[in-house]
Amino acid sequence: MVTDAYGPLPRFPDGFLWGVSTSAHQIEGAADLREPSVWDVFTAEPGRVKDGSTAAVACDHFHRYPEDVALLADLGVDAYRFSVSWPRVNSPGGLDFYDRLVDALCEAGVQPVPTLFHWDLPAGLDWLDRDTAYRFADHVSAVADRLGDRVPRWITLNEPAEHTLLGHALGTHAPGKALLFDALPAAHHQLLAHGLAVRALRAAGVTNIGVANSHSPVEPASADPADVEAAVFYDLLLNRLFADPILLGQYPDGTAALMPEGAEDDLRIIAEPLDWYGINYYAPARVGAPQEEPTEFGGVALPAELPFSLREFEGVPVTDFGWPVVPEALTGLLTGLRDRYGDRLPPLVITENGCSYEGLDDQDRIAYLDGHVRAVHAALAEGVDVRGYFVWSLLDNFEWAEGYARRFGLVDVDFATLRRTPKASYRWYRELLRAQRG
Ligand code: GBH
Repeated sequence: MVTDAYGPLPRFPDGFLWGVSTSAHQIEGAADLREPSVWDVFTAEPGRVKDGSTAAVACDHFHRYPEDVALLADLGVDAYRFSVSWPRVNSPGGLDFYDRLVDALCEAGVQPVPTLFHWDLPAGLDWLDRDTAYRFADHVSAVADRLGDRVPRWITLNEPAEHTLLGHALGTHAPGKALLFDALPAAHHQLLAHGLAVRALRAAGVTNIGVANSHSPVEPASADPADVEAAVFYDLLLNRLFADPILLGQYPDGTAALMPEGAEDDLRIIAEPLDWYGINYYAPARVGAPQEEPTEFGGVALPAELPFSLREFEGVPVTDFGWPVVPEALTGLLTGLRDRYGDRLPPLVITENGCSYEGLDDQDRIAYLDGHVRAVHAALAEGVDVRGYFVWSLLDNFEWAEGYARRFGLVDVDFATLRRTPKASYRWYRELLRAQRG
């Protein structure tokens, strides 16, 4: 019904992997059946989550996963990206849940793609401690030993950049630390955890290993050298600081000095070869020199002492979250990564892309997704090796510090009754998948 509103989509290569993504803390609920995570602790502090809500029940996916797997099967995706909650794995029966989920997915013909860490660190652990990286490797081994026979594709970490920035530098996400540049050891230890996880997965005999890094292409607010310099620095901090160590085995210009002592000795581990590289893309950034008026990152006020400021894009639509909608920036991001990393860049997968809008007849979401799917195709046409695309998210869910106010789902969740209702975008995506296969 809606697929042709923007004209037929170009054909993607055979075997291109179409999927949707979620994460454990945002959908599972059943918090009483697992150890607490740093997010449970953070949420309990007054004023941390906007509407005062918690993820204790969330979408109750833990109990309702059969219904959610049926929604995936009906949608017709090839793959489902979810995350494995480390505190749940630490709790009695926790791995049994993922075992059941993986079986249900396999039975429904949907490939399970687990992420081994999506921000819900066990309470009591801290990414500022180097030891957390080694503990993570043990967690990864336990999961791989249990699920490795049925899981065809693995993701180590979700967005260490956002987890460092929001959780440790600005403090608007758990664990709520506002350390600014002193947060960087948390970045290094996550990168080390990533590398150790790759080794642990290989030791468990599994293949097809990637990471989900967030990327925002950065444009300077003007040609003024002060704006350009600020933009280059922002790009270094949000994009290159997390991609260069993994893909090139080095920290970008001068940043190694901000890392814990001996960090460079870990780069061989961090740069363990990957089978593919995952990209979470939402919006580009427009960056300028610091300015008087406070600026915002994803709705969060930035401290004045940072050496950059974020500016608005003019003349582009924004989502309900206020994020600019610039699909062609995704093409530029993909060709830019290819140009920068060359043959060090493994095949790419878009592991998240989506937007928050209200309503069941979500034509704005359809327009966003349609534009971004075309942007991926444009990158393919320019020779970039992209192998898959995952929509964030299957379900409306607990959107971190925003609580339930932001809706990213293809499927609406009524949080009073937990009833699921597919939106227009769900039907649009189903049609897209049918057309690609037909
Ligand atoms: C992802 O984070 C997370 O992996 C996922 O758990 C989460 O639910 C999802 O996104 C939606 O938030 O104001 O224009 O500068 C991505 C988070 C996206 C946050 C880009 C900052 C900046 C937009 N980032 N955003 S802008």
